[in-house]
Amino acid sequence: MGLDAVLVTGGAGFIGQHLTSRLLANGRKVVVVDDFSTGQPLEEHPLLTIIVGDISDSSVRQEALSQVKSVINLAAIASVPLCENKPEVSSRVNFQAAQSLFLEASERGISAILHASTSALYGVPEGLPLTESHPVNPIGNYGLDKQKAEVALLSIEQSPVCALRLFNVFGLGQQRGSPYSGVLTIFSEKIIQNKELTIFGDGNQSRDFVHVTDVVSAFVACLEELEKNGVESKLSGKKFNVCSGESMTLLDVIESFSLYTKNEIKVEFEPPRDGDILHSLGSFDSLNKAIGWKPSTDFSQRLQELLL
Ligand code: UD2
Repeated sequence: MGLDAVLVTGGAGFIGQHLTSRLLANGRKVVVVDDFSTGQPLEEHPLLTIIVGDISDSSVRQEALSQVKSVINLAAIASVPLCENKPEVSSRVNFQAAQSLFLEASERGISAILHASTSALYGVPEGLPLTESHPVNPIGNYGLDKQKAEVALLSIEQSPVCALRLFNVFGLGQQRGSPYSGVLTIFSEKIIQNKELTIFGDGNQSRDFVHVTDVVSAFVACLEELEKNGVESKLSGKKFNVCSGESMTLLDVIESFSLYTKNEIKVEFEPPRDGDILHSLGSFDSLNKAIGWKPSTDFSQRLQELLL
């Protein structure tokens, strides 16, 4: 593995698989670290090295970092309920391991360190759309640990670093049959199986759904920019929203799905989930101004794809 390789932690996860495939298709060498606790097996590729392990393990981090030029940290306990039930696991993976990885990467003079942060940092919005200057006020362990990881990353001055705050990411490849998957994956799977959808609340809650291919494009563009311009890059030391800039209610989503299925969509209503926020909508102006990134995908076409 030459030193132009990229480390993708969590490379077997939903976003990680898409990102790894894109990097390989671009001719980049990739080192994936994943404990495969939720990730799927990866196809072999001549440019791909897989290290099976947990990023909390310092020997795993050292083995991976010694082989790469740059780092993208996607490894996380992505499930909000799991982080609530197991705060020590959330803290160990989502904060401590991430912080150690960033510091060790920086000590090694790694060329770019990127990190998957989250819109969960904003908590209950004070106004929409959310920009990066909106106060940070996370609810629950997941958001708090993700906030600490982002602070740890952005306080590193001697290396090119950047955090991408992902909104509600969707697309093919998210784990099916898992209660921890995003609402679009859960709904599409139930529609295919002709099962009743459960709406927590009245269905008027809205989200900013961003397609995984757009998220991948954002990571790749930011990686290339940081590798090219280093700490002088306009991205370095900053955080950016990665979102669609549009919001849909769950009822809108169900109406769109109904255009693409012959199955009758049955719905039951249950009380809202604890800690659920009502509305979320991001602005991607900052990343657009910095490097010209914008989401490119047609939402209804992407919804249709989930039903195939
Ligand atoms: C997303 C992220 C979470 C965190 C959070 C930040 C996912 C899977 N989760 O949580 O990691 O970053 O944003 O705010 O992307 N719902 C139903 N029925 C279902 C499933 C969900 O009504 O069967 C509702 C749910 O109560 C919520 C909305 O759909 O109001 C979206 O739920 P979600 O789990 O897809 O995502 P969210 O925004 O809670």
